[in-house]
Amino acid sequence: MNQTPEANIPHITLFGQRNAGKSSLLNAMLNQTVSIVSEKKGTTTDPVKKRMELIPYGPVVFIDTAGIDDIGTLGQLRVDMTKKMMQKTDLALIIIDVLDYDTIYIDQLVLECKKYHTPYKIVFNKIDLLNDDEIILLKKEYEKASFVSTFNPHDMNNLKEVIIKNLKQEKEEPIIGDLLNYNSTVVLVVPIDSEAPKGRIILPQVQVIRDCLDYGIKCHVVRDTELESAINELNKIDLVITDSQAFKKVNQIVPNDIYLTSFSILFARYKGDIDVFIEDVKTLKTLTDNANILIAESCSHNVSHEDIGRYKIPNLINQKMKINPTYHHVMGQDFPSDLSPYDLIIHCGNCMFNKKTMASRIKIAKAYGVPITNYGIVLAYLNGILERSIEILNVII
Ligand SMILES: Nc1nc2c(ncn2[C@@H]2O[C@H](COP(=O)(O)OP(=O)(O)OP(=O)(O)O)[C@@H](O)[C@H]2O)c(=O)[nH]1
Ligand SMILES: [Mg+2]
Repeated sequence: MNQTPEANIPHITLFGQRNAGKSSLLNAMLNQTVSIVSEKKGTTTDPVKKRMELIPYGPVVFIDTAGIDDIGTLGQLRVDMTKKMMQKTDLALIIIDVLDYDTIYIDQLVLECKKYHTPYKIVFNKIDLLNDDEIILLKKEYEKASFVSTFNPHDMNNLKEVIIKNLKQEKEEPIIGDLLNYNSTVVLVVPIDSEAPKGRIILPQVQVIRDCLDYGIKCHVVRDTELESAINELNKIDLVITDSQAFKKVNQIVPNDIYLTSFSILFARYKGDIDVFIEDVKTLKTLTDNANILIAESCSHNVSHEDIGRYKIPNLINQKMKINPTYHHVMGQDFPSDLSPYDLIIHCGNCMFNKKTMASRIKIAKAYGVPITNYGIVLAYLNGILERSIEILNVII
């Protein structure tokens, strides 16, 4: 893997009315044609994503969207998709055509930003169409906004600087680097079963290995089948991290004086809100046959009989809790905006989406009063080893 995973870099989204010049701005900032531009309203229909090295900040992802004022049945679907992008947006650019705008839409977008605590910047575009006096007047009215013309490279450079200033300089948080001392030893358990992708290991495992290297933690990677012999060979092990699916088996192998956790529990802390997840998993105790459980997965993949979200978790819930609830499955962007039909949401580890997406989804769930937890926590809970697996995190259940 040569690039920082997309899920770990800031997402900057261009929102605005149709024809405001969103796509033109994106192309101008990138110096290439990424998004189609035309004088016709509604040119961009689906979100267009493009990664860029924003010097001196680093890599970012830009997302161009369809106009927020689109009309008709199809238009409404496009608006819904545009609004979905807000969930993953770290910085919103609200693009306004200086000559043709409706404050209703600006207010609506600002409200959406506030809903998800998304920082935003208002950008008036096409100032080449105004005279100096008109520009001065507009600047007075919108003191904090930016004023640009897509056709002016100087404006584009300034806008990039404004973007960099408005991006939160997030401190890269460790995955385990803050839990273990320098020179500690961890063993990673990576089962190579039919679910394991061919010829590679999955992103959370790669990221944990990198985190170990960053923090001077020695890390051994083994399959579940060689774990016992690895434990016997190694003098001192501080922590074993396993794939959640092998949790039960690994729990029996790892002696009690060695900490044990899973990749998904570490990611629940790194990418989600582990306190919420641990609290809300207890909802499982209160559910009946009438319950509706939403299982949400961020990456799209084909489903096999071993699939954790489709089969393993539902089967385990039915078996351990002795209930037969209804399961609903969504993938990728298709997280519902109305969560009222659900009694519990079980989310995947979210390695493919950024932190903001998970934070937004937790916010929506809380707004609907629907408990939300994740795969790793559910598996640990149902296998009776949640307590053990979070000992290392110093979280109190
Ligand atoms: N004069 C002037 N025209 C511009 C500027 N930026 C964009 N335009 C024009 O505005 C029109 C719309 O531009 P687009 O980039 O397609 O606008 P959009 O917001 O992506 O529109 P949709 O995809 O329909 O939502 C095109 O004819 C552009 O050439 C600018 O700074 N000045
Ligand atoms: Mg466009």
